[in-house]
Order: sequence, then C-alpha cells, then structure tokens
Amino acid sequence: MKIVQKVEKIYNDYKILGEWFNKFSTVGRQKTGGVTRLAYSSEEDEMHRIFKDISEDLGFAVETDGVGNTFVGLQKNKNKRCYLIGSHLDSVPNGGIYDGVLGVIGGLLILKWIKDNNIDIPVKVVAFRCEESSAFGKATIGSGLVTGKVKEEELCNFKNKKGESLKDILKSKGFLTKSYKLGELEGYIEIHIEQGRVLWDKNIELGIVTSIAAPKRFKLSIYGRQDHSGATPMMMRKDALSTASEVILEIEKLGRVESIYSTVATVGEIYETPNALNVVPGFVELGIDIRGIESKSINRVVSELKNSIKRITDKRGLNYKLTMTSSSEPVKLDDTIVKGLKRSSEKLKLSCIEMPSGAGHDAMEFADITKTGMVFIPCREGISHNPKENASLKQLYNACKIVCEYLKEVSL
Ligand code: HGY
Ligand code: MN
Ligand code: MN
Repeated sequence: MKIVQKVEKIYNDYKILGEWFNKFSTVGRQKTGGVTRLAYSSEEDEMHRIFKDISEDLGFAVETDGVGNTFVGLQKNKNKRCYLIGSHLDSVPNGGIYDGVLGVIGGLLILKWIKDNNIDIPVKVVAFRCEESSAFGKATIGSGLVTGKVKEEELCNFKNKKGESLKDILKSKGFLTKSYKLGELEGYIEIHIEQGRVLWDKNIELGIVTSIAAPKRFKLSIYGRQDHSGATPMMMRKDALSTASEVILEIEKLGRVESIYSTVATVGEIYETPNALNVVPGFVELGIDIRGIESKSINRVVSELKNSIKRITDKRGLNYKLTMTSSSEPVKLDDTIVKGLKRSSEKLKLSCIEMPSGAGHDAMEFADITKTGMVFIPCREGISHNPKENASLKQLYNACKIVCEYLKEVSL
C-alpha cells in the first residue's frame, strides 16, 4: 500500500474513532463538563443503545444478555471460541468521558479492521454494565455475572442510594436476569486510560498491565448522640462527625504507611445526619476503599483499621458497626499476553512499560478463567473520575494497533 494511502487510512480511522466517541460524549453531561451515567440508569441504557446502533450500522451482530451487557461480533463467529475485547459504559457521578468508553470503541475499531481486511480472528467486543461501584457499592457486576463471580441470587442484595435492589431494577427494565453464557474463550483484552500519572509523567505511549489492584471495601456506621449544639457542653458530647474525622485521618495514615507496597486507603463516601448547623451530629456512615496489589499489605491496613476504630470509639464512648461490602484479591495478568503486547509495541516502535493497575477493571473478572491482558494509554496529568479527564484518540489508535498486531501474531 502506498504511503499516501496508508496516511489516508490512518486519518480515516482517527475520524471514525472521533465520530463514535462524540456520539457517546453528550450522554449524562453535567454543568461541570463531567458526566453522570450510573449503572442501570437511563444514561447507561442510552450508552448501550448508541453502542448497539453504531455496531448495527457497521453490519455486526449485536446481542444483549439478560443483565444488559452488550456483545458485538461477526455473525459467522456467533458460537465460536473467541477473544473478548471490551470495557464499560457506565461512569462515576460527575466523572470523565474517557473512562471505559475508549475500551469499547477501541474494540470496535479492531473488529472493523478484522472485518474490512478479512482477517480470520474470532473477536467479540463487549460493553459491560455496572463496572463502577458508585451505584450499588459493588464494582464489575455486569462482567461478574457473565463470569459467574456474581451470582444472580445476590442481585436482591445490591441496593442503590434510593434503596432499590438491582434485581427489581433489572425486572423493571425487562431484563431476564439471565446473563450471557460465555463458553470457552481464547482470551480477554481491555484497553483503558491509566487513571494515574505514571505514563503521563514519563511521557510513555503505552502501559502493558501486569497486575490489577483489588479493593476491600467497608461501610462504617458510627452511632453518636444528636444534641443541641449550643446547650451541650463539649465534654458531654457523643459527636459522631468528630469521631468519624479521627477515623478518616487514621485511614489516611495507614494508607501512607503501606504506600511503599502501592497500597491505598480512601474514605470517599460520607453520610451524616441530621447535617444541621445547630445540632451535634448523631450518626455518620463512611464508605472505605482499600486497594493494593500485595494482599499482606492490604490485610495489615484492614487489621490496623479495625484496631483504630475500636480505640477511637471506646475513647469517645460511641458505638459503631463495620461491614465489609466487597472483597476481591489482586489479580496477575497473563504473562504470554504481556510479553506478546510488548513485542507488538516494539515492532510498531511505540514506547511502553509494564505496570500494575491501581484502578479496578472488568479484566479482573476474567484473569482466572482465560488469558487476560490490558493496555493503558496515558490520561492528561493522570486525572480521572473527574470532569477534567482527558486522553488522546491517537494513543487509543496506537493501543488498538498493538492489540491487533498481537492477535494476528498468535492467531494467524
Ligand atoms: O473504581 C475503580 O477502580 C474503577 O474506576 N472501576
Ligand atoms: Mn472508573
Ligand atoms: Mn473504568
């Protein structure tokens, strides 16, 4: 192919990625410029409808499973062992427009190349529901249901902030709650923004992910006594919010101590009643997110956390209840895929490093059932889960190139 045709083809692919991306980017838009597309909301439904429309316009077969995951492929490969390439289309509240979406449109571009060039590699692209924990307090529910890690009988336990159960929501949306039966897979590959700043700071084009940190999450309820803020002397209070503040700073300290093992500890969610200026807070609920790639380090934070909560509440004379809301183990990704993706990057003269993922991904659900790999592209200043999240479609194109190169190397 002449150089001019090559450049024209690359330009065309960038244009197509841009068009697909723009179709998604207005859904759930907030005044801040961020997007809110919570799992199983009308916004996430809209995202899947757009994915379905784009795929059908390309002549692909589209399948929506019983929990709303969307699978796209060539009709002829419907029942074949295939490579799954995918990610998610839901977001955190007021999040960025690149998280998840890039992995889905990247997979679609690879599938388009396979179809247009008649490359005989069985690939399906998937968009999973409910990857983010923001809606139901548990992440990767859509992919967890497909891989059997999440059981259908658990659906009634997952509740959103309005107290609605996921089971009722699925029923109200006409889903049968029977998820897609995977069958044998050749492998699972996910392209995603890094959501941290290693690639950005080092000015490296691609990250080949070697392991994915996994969360242990807790809900901490602190029971104080709601009192008049003027008439209650300081030494006679049972202030739930001051108690929670001591716990929050202790969690940050524990995370800092273990940060040498890439462990992190965050209190990202707080609920307080009655949240009134002239009332001593009576009740606080915290959402605690501890993650890492070393289980021993995560477990040290968890055990220290329990000791600290007991010490602080005893000292202040308050009761509390600590509930573990989710617990998964860090996952190692497939070495042959890591090496293969590295070979492809070198072949295509794209700079890359091997690195862990601090963020969770749908890929976590596949690592123990099939060969699983992930490719990161940089995001500007490492910002993510934030309206300022930004990434380059050119670098997404590069990630698609090395994944396609790898698939050709191992399949043809
Ligand atoms: O929270 C996470 O790690 C990811 O964004 N689901
Ligand atoms: Mn996310
Ligand atoms: Mn994501």
